[in-house]
Amino acid sequence: MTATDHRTGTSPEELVARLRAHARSYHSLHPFHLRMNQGTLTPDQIRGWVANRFAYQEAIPLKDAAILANCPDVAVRRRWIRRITDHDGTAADGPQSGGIEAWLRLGQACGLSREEILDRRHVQPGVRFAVDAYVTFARTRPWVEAVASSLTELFAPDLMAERLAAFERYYTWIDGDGLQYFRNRLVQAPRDSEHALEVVTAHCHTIAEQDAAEAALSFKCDVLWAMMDAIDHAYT
Ligand code: AHQ
Repeated sequence: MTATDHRTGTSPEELVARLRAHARSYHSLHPFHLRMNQGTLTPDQIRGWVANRFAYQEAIPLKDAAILANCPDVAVRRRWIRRITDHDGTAADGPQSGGIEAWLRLGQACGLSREEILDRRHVQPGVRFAVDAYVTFARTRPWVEAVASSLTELFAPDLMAERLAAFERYYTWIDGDGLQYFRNRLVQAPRDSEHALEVVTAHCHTIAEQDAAEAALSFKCDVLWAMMDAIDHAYT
């Protein structure tokens, strides 16, 4: 494929199948997540994962704001903006609202203080670099490619359900209220990935466009995998 291969690509259905095939590279298959879902992680390993994943969670609104800034389509922006309030909450809903606050409550339920999560003292270099790469990707790549990179969420609901079951079964030292973040994602992720898939299939028709969308999703799988490698290295 040349960078400007304008020949018509595959059908939308075939493109979706190509994108869904990246499930085999999703971080649900990372050894650290496999051990998490088997119930064998120690409290320190769980706390390390929660504290490091916070760096990713607090970057999501910046990533989505970058996509909004580059997106000329009002109809897309009207729906995409919800991702920001899902994470930041709203002034109307109060200071405890939003996914970032819910993640902080997960951390407190695991025995971390808000302060040690917010000051990022536990965040590993590899996690910080992967998160920065994701935000930079959204800021600098064509907005449809940045939308495509969010399609790892196609694979998230199964992982959220498996993770919730594992936490409720094996990590009973964590108060169940702290797991609300994952319950919320069970609803938000399918809604988000459905929209992202609509955008990508509506905008990616040439071979070059479809290859770029697939490359964006592959990049994002590497972002998530690199984060897990850094966490696994630090806490195992
Ligand atoms: O909690 C997650 C989240 O808010 C998002 C936003 C989305 C994106 O825009 O890239 N991806 C994502 C993900 C979240 N949780 C991850 C997990 O394993 O808990 C999964 C991750 C994703 O699949 O990209």
